[in-house]
Amino acid sequence: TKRLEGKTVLITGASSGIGRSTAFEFARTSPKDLRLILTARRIDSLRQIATDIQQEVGDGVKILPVQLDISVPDDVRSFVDKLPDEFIEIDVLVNNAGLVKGVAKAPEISEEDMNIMFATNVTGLINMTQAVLPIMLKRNNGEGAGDIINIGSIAGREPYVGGSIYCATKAAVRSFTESMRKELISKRVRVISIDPGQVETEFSVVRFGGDKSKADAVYAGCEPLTPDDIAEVIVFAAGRRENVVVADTLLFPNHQAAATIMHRKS
Ligand code: NDP
Ligand code: 8X3
Repeated sequence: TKRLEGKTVLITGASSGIGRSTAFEFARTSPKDLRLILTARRIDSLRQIATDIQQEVGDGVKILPVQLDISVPDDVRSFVDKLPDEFIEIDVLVNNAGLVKGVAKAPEISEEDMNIMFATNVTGLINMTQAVLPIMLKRNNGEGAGDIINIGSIAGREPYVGGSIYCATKAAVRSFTESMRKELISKRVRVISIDPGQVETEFSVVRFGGDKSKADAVYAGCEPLTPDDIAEVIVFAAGRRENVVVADTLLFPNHQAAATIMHRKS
């Protein structure tokens, strides 16, 4: 779509899963004139993704891969300060970086896991938003313009057993998103919440500390969404005309009706 032409899009957690797919989807949708800033800790993966995107769509898409651990507040702030001029005018921020650790229940939750989840999913997302928003608010003579797309989860709407901390982080994202939409009402910044249900990515592999068989069991007998399914909706939301806000979207695969209600084929 022409509506994305000339835009600068920042995606956090672009080295895998939904973030990676979102980078491809933006590039495929607007291959003529687009700038993509891709961030994550795994810089080698980001560079490979940049090469693969460029190979597919050509050099109408300019890509800047940046190594960034979003859970380190000072690094998030200095990341924006260090952006080259060509990439500084961020139009779309996709706050996607996030993770879950374990399935422990209180009182067995490790403090380390709890801190990593909050520092990444909540504090990291808020710090990044606060670093980027001033750039958006300066545009249009201070009228503002831009999109903040926060990736929440069904887990933020419906807490489940063995997910208390992860669910709490995603509920925090949901509250932050909704407050911000109200706070920014006069600024023409679109605040967009996209909440996936079950999507097969590295998410469950990370949850189980690399144990692929435990991760696979999560999806046994199910047909989860693919990260491309979520990417399509993210890019759809960013590509609407300026007066349309795809404010709040919940996405399930066809076998899922709630966080833990799945129809499994035996
Ligand atoms: P993946 O594990 O495949 O991707 C997660 C991404 O987040 C990676 O690129 C990872 O990059 C990045 N990330 C994790 N920690 C950090 C950090 N400290 N600093 C920077 N980047 C970080 O999972 P998904 O694609 O599934 O997850 C993306 C988002 O979607 C998350 O917010 C997740 O909570 C949410 N979600 C996922 C669902 C699912 O079922 N898969 C459902 C609902 C929501 P790297 O390791 O290189 O730093
Ligand atoms: C990921 C979905 O329900 O597995 O956010 O936590 S869930």
